[in-house]
Amino acid sequence: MTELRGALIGCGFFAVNQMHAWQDVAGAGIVAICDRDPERLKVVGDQFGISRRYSDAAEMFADGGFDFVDIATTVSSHRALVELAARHKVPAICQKPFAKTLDDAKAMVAACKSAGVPLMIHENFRWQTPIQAVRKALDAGVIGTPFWGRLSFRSGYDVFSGQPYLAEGERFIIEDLGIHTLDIARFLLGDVKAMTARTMRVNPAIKGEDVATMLLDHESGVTSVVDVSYATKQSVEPFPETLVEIDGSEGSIRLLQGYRLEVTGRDGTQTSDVAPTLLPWASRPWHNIQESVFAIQQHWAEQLQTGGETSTSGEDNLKTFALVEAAYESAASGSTIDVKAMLA
Ligand code: NAD
Ligand code: 89V
Repeated sequence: MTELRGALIGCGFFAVNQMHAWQDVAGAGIVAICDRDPERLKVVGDQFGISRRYSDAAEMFADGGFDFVDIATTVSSHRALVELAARHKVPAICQKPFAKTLDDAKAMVAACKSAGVPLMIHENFRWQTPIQAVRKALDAGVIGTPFWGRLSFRSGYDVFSGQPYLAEGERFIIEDLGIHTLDIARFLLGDVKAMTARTMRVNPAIKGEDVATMLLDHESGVTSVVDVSYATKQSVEPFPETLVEIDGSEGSIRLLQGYRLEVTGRDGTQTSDVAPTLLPWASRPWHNIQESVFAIQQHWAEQLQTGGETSTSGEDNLKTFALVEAAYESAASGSTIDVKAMLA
């Protein structure tokens, strides 16, 4: 396998995880980095021994010499950077949230399609070991046909110290965190046709909503509840675990706090430990997310080498991003939103 050469744009808080993961990925590595903040460029360049450093993405693309770009900036720059990559015919990974609006996200997919380059959204939560274990349990068929689900992320963790911009936006939990939980709902229970949502802001120190409860009508007929909160204080803080409950015609699945999986079928209940691996560069409690960063980036390298479609391609992630837009629309209007119409 030839080694794919990548360039990374955005050397901030989360990019450090991506850089660590690229060092572990077989078949790909980072050869150039870009950040408009000289301090971040130096910190990440020195830490990972990258000498090709740019403050301007356009200059980096003009110089070339890489096979893909990994865009790890915050959302406002995503569309311009993905379109820049498409103009240079460079395959692109783009961090979530996909874009500022669904129209922007559709334009980004169209730009990459007409340039003939793959686009993957760095939607890593479905790559977490416990979530993959739930997917495997569903595929094994032990619980029969699913008819109901709950995907829950309730926490009191201080995300604002690492990511201060999260306190400042008009939108918060659905756009930043719920987007992952909604993607897990699609990954486990299939695409969604309608969305009803209610939101709340409990923490007076932030601008956006920090609690959301969403009711999803899946195309398969399954009903699910996606509930997320950063205002929930509990005896044992579960951050960043997503808890899952799925009921089926023959049994049920429960992904419980502490990474415990219970699968109940006709022959009784099997309990297993589905804790993520603590990678050498990772730290608790982030190790679940950090391991999934490695997994999605390994997946990208393999799909780029073989020409396969990624699990969270731009096309696929439009359907997750539409749920985010639909949730805000539903919370604002009080009505149920036709998600299929948004994607038409
Ligand atoms: P951050 O603000 O710490 O870092 C962003 C960096 O990008 C900054 O250093 C900034 O100077 C740089 N930047 C912005 N626009 C640029 C441009 N046009 N050209 C060059 N550099 C530019 O943000 P963060 O917390 O690292 O978040 C980055 C992205 O990662 C966000 O979209 C966030 O939602 C996402 N994120 C994902 C996960 C996950 O698990 N998937 C976790 C945390 C953050
Ligand atoms: O995944 C994210 O985007 C992060 C966090 C898990 C902290 O919400 O912002």
